Amino acid sequence: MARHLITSAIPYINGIKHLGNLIGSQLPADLYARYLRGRGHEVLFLCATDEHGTPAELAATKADKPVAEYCAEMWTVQSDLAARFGLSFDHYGRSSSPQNRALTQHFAGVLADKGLIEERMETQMYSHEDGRYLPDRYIEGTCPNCGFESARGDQCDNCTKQLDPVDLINPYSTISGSTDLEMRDTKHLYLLQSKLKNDIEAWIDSQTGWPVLTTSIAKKWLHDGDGLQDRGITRDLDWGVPVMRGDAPWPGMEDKVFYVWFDAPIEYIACAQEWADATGGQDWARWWRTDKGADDVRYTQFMGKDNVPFHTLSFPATIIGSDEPWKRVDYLKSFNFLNYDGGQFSTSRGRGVFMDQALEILPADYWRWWLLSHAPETSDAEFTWEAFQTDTNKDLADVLGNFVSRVTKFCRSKFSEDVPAGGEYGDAENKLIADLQIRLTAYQAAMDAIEVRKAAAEVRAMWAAGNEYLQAAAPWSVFKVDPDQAAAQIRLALNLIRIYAVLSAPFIPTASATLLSAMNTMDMDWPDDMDAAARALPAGHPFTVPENLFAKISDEQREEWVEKFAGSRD
Ligand code: B3M
Ligand code: ZN
Repeated sequence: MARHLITSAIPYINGIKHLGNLIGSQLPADLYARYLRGRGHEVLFLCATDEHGTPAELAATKADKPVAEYCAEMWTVQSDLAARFGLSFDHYGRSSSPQNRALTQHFAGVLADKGLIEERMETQMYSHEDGRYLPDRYIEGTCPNCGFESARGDQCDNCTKQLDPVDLINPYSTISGSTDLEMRDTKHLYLLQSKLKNDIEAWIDSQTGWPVLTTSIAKKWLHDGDGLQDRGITRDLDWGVPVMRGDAPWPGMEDKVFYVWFDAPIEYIACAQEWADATGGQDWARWWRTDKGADDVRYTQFMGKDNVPFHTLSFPATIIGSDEPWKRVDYLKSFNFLNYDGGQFSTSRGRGVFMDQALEILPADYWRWWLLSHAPETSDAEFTWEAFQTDTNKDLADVLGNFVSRVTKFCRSKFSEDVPAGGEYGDAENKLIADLQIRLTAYQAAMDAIEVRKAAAEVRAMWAAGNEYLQAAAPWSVFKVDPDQAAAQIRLALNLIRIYAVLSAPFIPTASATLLSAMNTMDMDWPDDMDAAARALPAGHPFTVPENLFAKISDEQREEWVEKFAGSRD
């Protein structure tokens, strides 16, 4: 038994997440957490909302609410949706927590003590009408290179030229449209990452077995251009962690907050503290401090590929720079993007299916199964309604659901609602058990390596093996000539239902719970030994026929949903 710390990238607070966000971090992290718990490991699985920054402020303004109130409300919405999707976080925290505030200020103080923070003067666009400094992407104007009229402050989308807001001709605020803008001098704190480059690189080089997607992105940022850049870690905003040096005021920084990407990863640690405080008695330090036992912990992070630089360079810079004994990540699993029906999922344009909408039309397990079995691991993947209908109908209804329904209904009609006695397992049964044992090993190897699609394929293959066995054994025919043998066949099949419930639980936890309760058992023991597992429910053990486990998606439903989700949300 080992101890596993698992974190998912923490979703932004502004708005409900779409299915692309879900499969990019939280859902595969949940799969892994559930699998490890199923195998008897001790797991601490953490996630939180990422609450600071300009997008949160603007979303609150749009909703006509004070930002703190808006965040508190959206936290409840997101936390509720996470629960309804079966995301089994041990704690769902908030980056705006007092714990994260204190810890973020602590790190800044320590980094300053180590000589790794420097004050630098910058010029920033200030909007009089908006009463705020504008981040680059909230400034637009005419591109000096190609004349495109809505070039963004950081880049022209037409000619792709990298820009500075000062380059723009006739710049305006995208928030208010105002052109009353002024370049102002403003002082900010910089984390001197360039001084940490060698330490960070040595740490990355010492990692064996990280996915290429992860290391190649890290290497690119370490070496491309001028290499690892010092990074501004403060902003001129109202909403965020106030800039302080530990407990002490930071002269000249009174009206500033830390940059959202500085405090967000620190929330991984603060979230464990929130969990400890919420549970009263749990010890967060044994998960996060290597001087308090966290050396034994294996720490795995999940995220989309766009977040990799922040986790391989920026957050490690904070931790390594502090020179304190914090746990560092052992394995970093990153994902490509899931596209939606020939384009991208888009939160700002409301394109695609969002978590709340998904649950309005189907239970979570349908989504969990499809998304996980199509996880964008080796390349970007695409959601289409046709594929979703075809795959879930086949895997969940035709294969798993059909097996369960045939076996339980046949037993009820020919024997009773007890596991039938009589007969013995013969060659066909033993062959199935041996096949499943081999599949189980492959399933575990895929899960241990966090190869999500492969793990799904192994689960599907185990369901299919049961169906094929049943088809070949044909207990409905055997029953007429040798009821004892038919009883043995059905006894094995009923035991398979429990085995499926246990092995499929990381993917489809709700259906799995339904199966276990139909089999009238709480026995979630992992079927390490298939021979024994195939006999766990003895003759005479009562069961019930479960309600139709998975309804098929009809063509009418599919067409209706295609229509419904064709436009943008709102
Ligand atoms: N909130 C971006 C995202 O949700 C960001 C992740 C923070 S992880 C510390 O993709
Ligand atoms: Zn241009």
